Amino acid sequence: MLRYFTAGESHGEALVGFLSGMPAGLELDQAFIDRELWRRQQGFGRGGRMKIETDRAHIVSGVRHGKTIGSPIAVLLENKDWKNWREALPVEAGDQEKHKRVASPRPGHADLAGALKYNFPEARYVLERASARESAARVALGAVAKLFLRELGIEVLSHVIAVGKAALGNAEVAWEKLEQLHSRAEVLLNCADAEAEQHMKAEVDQALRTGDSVGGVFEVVAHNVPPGLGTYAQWDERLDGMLAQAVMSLQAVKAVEIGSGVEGASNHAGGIEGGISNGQDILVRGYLKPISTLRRPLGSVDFATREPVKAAYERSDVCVVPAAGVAAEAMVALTLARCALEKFGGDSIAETRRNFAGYKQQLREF
Ligand code: EPS
Repeated sequence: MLRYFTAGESHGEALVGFLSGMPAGLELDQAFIDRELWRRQQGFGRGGRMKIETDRAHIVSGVRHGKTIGSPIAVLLENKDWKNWREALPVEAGDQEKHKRVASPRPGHADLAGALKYNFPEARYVLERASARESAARVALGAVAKLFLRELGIEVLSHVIAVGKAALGNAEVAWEKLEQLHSRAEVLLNCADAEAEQHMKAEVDQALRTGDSVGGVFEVVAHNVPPGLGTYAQWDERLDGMLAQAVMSLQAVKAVEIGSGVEGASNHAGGIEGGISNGQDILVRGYLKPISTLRRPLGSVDFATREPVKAAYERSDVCVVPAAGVAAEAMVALTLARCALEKFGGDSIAETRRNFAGYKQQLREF
């Protein structure tokens, strides 16, 4: 079974991703993985951190001579910002004076619930792991999953359909258009419609001006998925349920929609019927709340004194909808890769391909 984990604090030394269960013999294109990481760093409304980091996948294990060897894959992403945090967030006891406390929880963030749960007197360690920086590790693993899916002809991309009040409307975007978006050397808001994208930009501009933040909606499209992934036979094996969990687990996502859950588009089922892929494009939308870290903070309470104060502010992003879309692509790719491996199996990519060809023959003869 394909399994994956991540580790790492936002301002720690590195993020680490583990992926086990990938067949042997899959060629890993380093430039592709790094481009996926670059895509996650883009978008109008990102904060200062993205100027510090240039995410690169350092593959530590599971790959030799450019190909997977069936062993667990470990990927390390260095945090360049770590050099500025060595003393504030040391692994060893360090000097308490240099500690950077997060003194008052941000409403909507994990700060308070996390501090209560882990019995921390303030929210530093909560912020460090709840941060969306963690999604970079998922994107690195998702890139490997995407390379695997390519072997089966499956591609996964995303685009932005709303930022704040600015929305693309309900028109379905052609796959070719998404490919064009994906090939751009500059990313504004990753919207397929130039005019709508300008309106989205205006929403971000306003949030920047007023010390606010803005949420929105992305859509992930999985193209050329064969019918038959997932099953209605058991509740936890339904593809829609698995995708919902995968995308909902991304930071700031508050709702997930499969297909045209509301109205308008022609692919109403979103490529899934009865918990099984039906051969159409799979459409998964994620709805993001505005980021909880605000330059003009909401009211809060000081952890230590219990006095009313403003919520803590720490350098952050103002809009992350395009980046969240890229992270969601990774989660969709990992979910589809897991389902494809469950269905087609294979300890080597040649075996997987052979089994897949046999299944395609069965579909042709149906
Ligand atoms: C980051 C996402 C945001 C950024 C973070 C990098 O994290 P959070 O979810 O905690 O707001 O703010 O950068 C920082 C924590 C920082 O020091 O600027 C990401 O997606 O990489």
